[in-house]
Amino acid sequence: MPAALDSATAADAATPRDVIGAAGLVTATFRRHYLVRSDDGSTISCVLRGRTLAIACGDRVRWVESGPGEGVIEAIEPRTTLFYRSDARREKLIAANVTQVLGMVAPDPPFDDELVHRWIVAAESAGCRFVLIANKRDLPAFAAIRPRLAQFAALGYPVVEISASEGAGALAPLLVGQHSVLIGQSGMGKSTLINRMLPSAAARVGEVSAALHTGRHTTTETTLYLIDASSWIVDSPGMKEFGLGHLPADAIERGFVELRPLLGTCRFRNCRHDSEPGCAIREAIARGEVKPWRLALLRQLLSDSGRRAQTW
Ligand SMILES: Nc1nc2c(ncn2[C@@H]2O[C@H](COP(=O)(O)OP(=O)(O)OP(=O)(O)O)[C@@H](O)[C@H]2O)c(=O)[nH]1
Ligand SMILES: [Mg+2]
Ligand SMILES: [Zn+2]
Repeated sequence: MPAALDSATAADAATPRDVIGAAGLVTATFRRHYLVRSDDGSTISCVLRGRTLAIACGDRVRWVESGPGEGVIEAIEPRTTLFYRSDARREKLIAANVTQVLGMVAPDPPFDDELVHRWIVAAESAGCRFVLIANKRDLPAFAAIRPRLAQFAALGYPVVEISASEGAGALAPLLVGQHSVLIGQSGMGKSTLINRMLPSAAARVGEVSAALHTGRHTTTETTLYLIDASSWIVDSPGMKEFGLGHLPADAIERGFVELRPLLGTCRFRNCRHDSEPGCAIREAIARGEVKPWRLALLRQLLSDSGRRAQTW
């Protein structure tokens, strides 16, 4: 038997014996403390073995018991997706194994369109579906944001109007069978939605605070809520900024869905889509097929991410 094949076989055979502890789902993270919902249904307060692993809500982990209701996380199982953002200093994990990103906006407090575009780029690059939730439909000011919502619908993203204080409404069917993460600026109504949708969530707030010894409300921490056996939703703290510094320029470009067929077709491989001859994006704009503001936004996101200088 060839050596390479031999060692592959040995590695495969070793895998089951190497698996340590019980399997569980990370439902809350706070500094170096984690809540893990074990597959047997119990909730364990865990710490991490070593300091090298970065763990997010939605991660499937292996843990071993260290005391009554307490455990140590030994390993993270492979992720299907990882949704994160960057700030000036580092990358921040938001949630793992997410299938869809739910961005929430509302007429009050005012929302920032560019922020929504950043969420879309991050969701696209993580391989997650993006849905825009327009909350506080009950407010008279809601009508004024409809034209702004329409620009996201025109790109092909579902826009769901709700009144979270009355429940999930039209959003409910979109959550079935999905692993969702709810993001948005502070005060948009993310936690209100969770609390109305899942009556047990309010009780859960107390449980999280007690278990993590924080005494704080969960809106300062990212928390996962089970909806049913195959669906969960993660509530995250309000975020004013959403850095894309973790993404290379081509990933940011691919986050612009209508530009995808044009990417790589400019005459110059390193085209800045500025004044170069044979720019496919500018030609598409001239034909009226791409809106000029989309190119302006792309250039803005690329330059903000500091990738332009490195890549171009
Ligand atoms: N009129 C109206 N108010 C709402 C609705 N949903 C939420 N609110 C109000 O909006 C405010 C903020 O709601 P939260 O659910 O705390 O907002 P959040 O997005 O979780 O905020 P952070 O946790 O800070 O990120 C609260 O006063 C809610 O009562 C709604 O559908 N209609
Ligand atoms: Mg909240
Ligand atoms: Zn170009």
